[in-house]
Amino acid sequence: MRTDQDQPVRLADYQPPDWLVETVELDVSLHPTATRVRARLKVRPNPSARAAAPLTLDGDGLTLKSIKLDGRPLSADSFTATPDKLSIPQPPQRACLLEIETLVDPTANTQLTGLYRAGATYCTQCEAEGFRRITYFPDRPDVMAIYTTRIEAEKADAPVLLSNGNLVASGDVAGTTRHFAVWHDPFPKPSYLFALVGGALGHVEDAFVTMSGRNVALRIYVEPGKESRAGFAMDALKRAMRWDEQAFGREYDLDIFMIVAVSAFNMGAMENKGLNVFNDKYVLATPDTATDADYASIDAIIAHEYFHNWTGNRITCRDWFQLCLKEGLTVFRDQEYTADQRSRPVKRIADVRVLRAHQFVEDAGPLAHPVRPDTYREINNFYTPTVYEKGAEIVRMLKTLLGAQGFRKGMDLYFKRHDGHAATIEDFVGCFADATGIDLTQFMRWYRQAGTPEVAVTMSHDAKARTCTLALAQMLRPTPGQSVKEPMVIPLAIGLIAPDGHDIPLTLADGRAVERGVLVLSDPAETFVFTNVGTRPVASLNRAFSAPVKLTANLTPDDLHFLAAHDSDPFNRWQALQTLASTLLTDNVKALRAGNPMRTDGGLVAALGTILADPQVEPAFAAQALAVPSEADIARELGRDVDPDAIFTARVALRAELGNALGAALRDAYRRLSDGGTYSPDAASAGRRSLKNIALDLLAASGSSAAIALAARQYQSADNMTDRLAAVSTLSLYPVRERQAAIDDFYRRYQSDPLVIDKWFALQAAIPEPATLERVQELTRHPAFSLGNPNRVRSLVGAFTQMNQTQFNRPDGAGYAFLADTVLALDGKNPQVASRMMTAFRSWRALEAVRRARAEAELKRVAAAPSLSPDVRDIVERSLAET
Ligand code: 0A1
Ligand code: ZN
Repeated sequence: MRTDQDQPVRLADYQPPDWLVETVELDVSLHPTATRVRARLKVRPNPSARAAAPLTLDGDGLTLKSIKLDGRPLSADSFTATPDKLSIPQPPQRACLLEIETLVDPTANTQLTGLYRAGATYCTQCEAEGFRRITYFPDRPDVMAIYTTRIEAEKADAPVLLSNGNLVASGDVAGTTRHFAVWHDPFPKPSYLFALVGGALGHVEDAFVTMSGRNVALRIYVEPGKESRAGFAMDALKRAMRWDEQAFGREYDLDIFMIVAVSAFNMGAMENKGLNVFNDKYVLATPDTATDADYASIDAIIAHEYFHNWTGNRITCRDWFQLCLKEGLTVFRDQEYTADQRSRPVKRIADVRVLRAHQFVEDAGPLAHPVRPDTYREINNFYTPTVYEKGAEIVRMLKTLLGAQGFRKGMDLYFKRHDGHAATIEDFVGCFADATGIDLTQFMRWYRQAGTPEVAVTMSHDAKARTCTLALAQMLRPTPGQSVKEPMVIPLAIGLIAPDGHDIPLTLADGRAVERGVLVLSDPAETFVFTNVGTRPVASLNRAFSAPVKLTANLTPDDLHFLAAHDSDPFNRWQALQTLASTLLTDNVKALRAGNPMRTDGGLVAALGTILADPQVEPAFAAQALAVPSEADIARELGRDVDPDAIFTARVALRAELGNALGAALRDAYRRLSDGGTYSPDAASAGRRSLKNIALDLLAASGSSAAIALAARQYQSADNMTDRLAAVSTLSLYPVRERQAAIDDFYRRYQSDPLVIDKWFALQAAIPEPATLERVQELTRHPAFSLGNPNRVRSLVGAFTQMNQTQFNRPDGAGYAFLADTVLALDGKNPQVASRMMTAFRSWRALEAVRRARAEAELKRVAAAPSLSPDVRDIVERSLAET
């Protein structure tokens, strides 16, 4: 473990590396507990750095076996080596060859970074700073080198040996039971993109012909016997490769592209050059084991990692502060890919739901940070919704501001100018400014300033003057370390809708048209006057969620109903309904807190009924409309004095009302959509299933015993996991006999299938009842539970703390204590997953006083623990810091 964690790293302190590495030759001899790593590094002083600098290499828990410089062993007094650092104070100031031998124990590696074992498979995870757990190295992304990797292992244990690049040699090691493979990657890359895999793996194979006619072999490696589950992932890969050629002109560059699915992985997947390593959850799928949502995630993540080949690998980050350079841009690219593959409006709605649920919440609490942070203690804690999702929103805004053509020009310039280099955000934005001539200086604030901007809009209409005026004002609240904020550049896509439902041409007072319907707000307050507007229109604001802001406007309930029915922008039709529902729910929570009766909203119910009955509306959209704001959404809207029990009660009441009032239409939709055809994961079929299952869920919410019987029947007769899991999830919400029967049956059916058993754990952890905490605690002792498997931890502990608002936030604090205990137990094994679990406390200050005090006490208990990883310490200290 590193020891310099008390010293934060600062962007302002960036210095180019003193030494560069030209080539790396690795020779890795795999062994369960004593893997020998020989590294031959051709190093040379960096001409653009300090003169006569020492040669310092990073390490993390390493044991040095031998070291040579230019072929000669180094004398003991000419270097120092600790587990965390190798230093040669006075190296020759010229190119030289450094040979280092280290020994690592992959079986003892429970952190799952560096070289570790997932089951029996050897694999690596080097982002962000894992390579230094394999060998001493200047482990920073601006040191780009060419790698050749020889791997050796027992043939019987690891018949498959893989690394980055192309295979150049393989064979038996004469006179032994071992064999070897040599891989060469001709593209210079940072150490975090290095990967190596060894094991007994099966694979599926396909091929792709690139736009210039090159043939690329495609392979997906899985546990033997699971090959038939990799077909959808392979199909996704080919679609992603084609899309990147068509949408961005980007072609794949090696002769082979490999994906390896492993059962133990800290994150979703990793974009190692030519050798992506995946959490098997995002590769393996059959209709009987994966839901529609799983298929959609596989599609998106396969694409995301593939797209990194250009945005991340060929052009990488100069330093870890620039993480959003690769992540925000690549998320934007995978969102666009999915939008083109599926329904664009439904995808946008889903993405905005995620953004608000995670990023807005992060931005409103103690863990808020800029998309490009300027300081960090532990980089692993910055793989956040802000860096990823808000980072993607910034790229989307660039496209909105510059138009599709200007955006493409900027991207083309970026690829041309920075290919093969480690770049910065300034480099990236500079390409758009240079390609279009547009000044983006103020726009850069999106990278620097944390927090979600709030935009207030007041519309007025002057019938006599035939003008319509939009007065806009923006505000950005203080966030940790940033008390004073400057105005942002906010691109607001808008429309003015006439009473007949048509968009009015947007003509400004000076006769100019509003380009692409986008108003650009860059001052604290601005007023836009539109001419030739005879009757009062309804304003449709922030269409397609063009800017990641919180918007308020003087829209009446009637206006919102009008938008829900008539807006040509489907996102805002959905938003209007969400705004109505959210207003109702927050009002009712406040009423409950004050001991007053709740109100109902007949207009909202009627609007939802209209959507449900309209055959023109795509089912996936209707499902999004009927999915009322989540408990976490309501908590976020309230912002303070959050009482999860009141939120739960208000939400249950609305769902019951919808189930009752729309009963006939819901039953009708359920029947209509139960088409019984063979399962296909395509977006249209998935949309029909999601509407059918939400209909079932709302019918059950109305208290109908017929709906419970229907759910039990659907559970039994389902021919796919989407319908089966939806049925048991609906049953799980009610204390009915059918519930436990289905939960027990689910275990029996799927006990040999770890990814499905993850769902079984999550399902039970999410039951909103007082008995759940005890059930979760019991499940931690279930033979299938293990703190060693991140998917298991996320499915039980993650589901409980993130999906079960009432029980995690029990007023007696027992939910918080459980999380604290779990984090303390996990931290010694896997600090990355432990610190991620800890972020469930990120909104603790917004809770009502009793819960807030309990959460604070548990946070302080963790903070006081004798030995904490830098990862958990960082999260706990920032969570507790006074703002
Ligand atoms: N770069 C990967 C995410 C990732 C980040 C860190 C990891 O280990 C600490 C692993 C994966 C992506 O964006 O998909
Ligand atoms: Zn990524």
